[in-house]
Amino acid sequence: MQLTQKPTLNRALLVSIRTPKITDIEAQESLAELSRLVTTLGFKVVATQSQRQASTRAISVVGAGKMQALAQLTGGRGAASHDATSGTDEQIPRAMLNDAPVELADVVVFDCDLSPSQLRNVENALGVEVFDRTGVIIEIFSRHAHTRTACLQVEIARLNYLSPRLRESNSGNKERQMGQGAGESALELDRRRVRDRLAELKRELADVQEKMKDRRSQRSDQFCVALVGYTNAGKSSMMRALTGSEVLVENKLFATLDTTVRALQPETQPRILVSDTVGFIKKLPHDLVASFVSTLDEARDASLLLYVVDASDPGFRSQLAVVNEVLDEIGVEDSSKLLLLNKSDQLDDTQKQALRLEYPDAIQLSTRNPADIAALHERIVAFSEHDMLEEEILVPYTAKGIIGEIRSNMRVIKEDYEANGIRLFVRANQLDLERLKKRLQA
Ligand SMILES: Nc1nc2c(ncn2[C@@H]2O[C@H](COP(=O)(O)OP(=O)(O)OP(=O)(O)O)[C@@H](O)[C@H]2O)c(=O)[nH]1
Ligand SMILES: [Mg+2]
Repeated sequence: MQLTQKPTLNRALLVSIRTPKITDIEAQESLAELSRLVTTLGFKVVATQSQRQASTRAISVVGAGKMQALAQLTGGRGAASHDATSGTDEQIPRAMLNDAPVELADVVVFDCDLSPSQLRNVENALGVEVFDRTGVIIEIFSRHAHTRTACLQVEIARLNYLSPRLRESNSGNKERQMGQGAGESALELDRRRVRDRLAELKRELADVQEKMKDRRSQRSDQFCVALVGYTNAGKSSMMRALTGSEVLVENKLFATLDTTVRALQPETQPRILVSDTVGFIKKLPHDLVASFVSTLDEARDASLLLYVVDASDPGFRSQLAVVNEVLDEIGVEDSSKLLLLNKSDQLDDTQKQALRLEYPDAIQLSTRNPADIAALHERIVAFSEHDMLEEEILVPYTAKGIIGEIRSNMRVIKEDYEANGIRLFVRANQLDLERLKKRLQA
């Protein structure tokens, strides 16, 4: 499997292994999601196969009979089609192959993770390219990463994924052998290169992250709201609606890989910042979680987390559970949360009523409904002012320069021009008020 190569192949056969650990419904949902992931890569799903197995660890993943079936669907280019087999379990019905306009698949995608040797065994048996779920996700991340940080994080995850697979590789072409040191095998050279590159990438990432941290600490006094949630839930659409920014919205999985921060619009006093974050997915590869923890620092530092859920997706409850799990893992459980049941335009009245009972504290809304967005704006502002104090401050005319600063950090409710200065009634957080008073005393 070559992840870097842009596939010219695009007819995919999906394979689901049903183990006793998961229910049939979970397997079905997972397969539907894999189909969307594969479509995001530009593949066309031409067939789907499943097999019950005790685990996903069998040396060739599927049984001999099923492998024959997969070989039929992929044109029989590998060793499996030449095997005389007695296995007959779940053969493809003849009608499907002869009568129906079945397109042969030229790539096979498993809805589970495969070990390097499993991957090689299946590729040999079928003679076509084979992906596992992690490989697909990493490929999508590689294609969607744009900023320096995202590219570095994805490249680290990709090399971590590929390096154990290098161990299995037994080829060493001439070009590679020419560059190697004395006594070093092609495989050792590959491993050394990967190690060196990883170290270099990690150093570079640490530098970029340090700069991002500085930027975040400059914003630390401001009220920050982070949009978090499952991929395709509508976070970026919400970001656009709340901030009027042009962030990317796409009906694709993992359209957003970078955190963007913008001011809430119409702008408030003080300003409220909103950030869009990378989406989550079930069975997210651990390396990728680790890589994206820093991208989610915005979420960790946020004063309020908006959990965006696609309420029109029947599987949204388990998606929400995954979001909670990952956020707990990275330690954001202490922030205040507000659940947004998005895409309510896709729900009928009965469904809306049932959701109101199930999630009494959640907000049902659609990013496409301006009235919903205005109401959410109000809720965010009210929340940001919740812990604020109201104070009366006299700013002498000699310190008039401070007024601009007050306006950007505090909400001015009333101002009176008096003989000895401007009397302001403000709402602000305690820290800002104390700072201001000190400055006025100085
Ligand atoms: N019907 C409907 N569709 C919506 C709504 N909000 C967003 N969408 C659609 O949902 C899809 C995904 O939207 P995004 O905003 O890109 O989702 P995201 O959560 O940022 O996704 P990732 O960046 O991939 O994690 C797009 O096709 C949007 O047009 C809504 O309220 N109603
Ligand atoms: Mg997005």
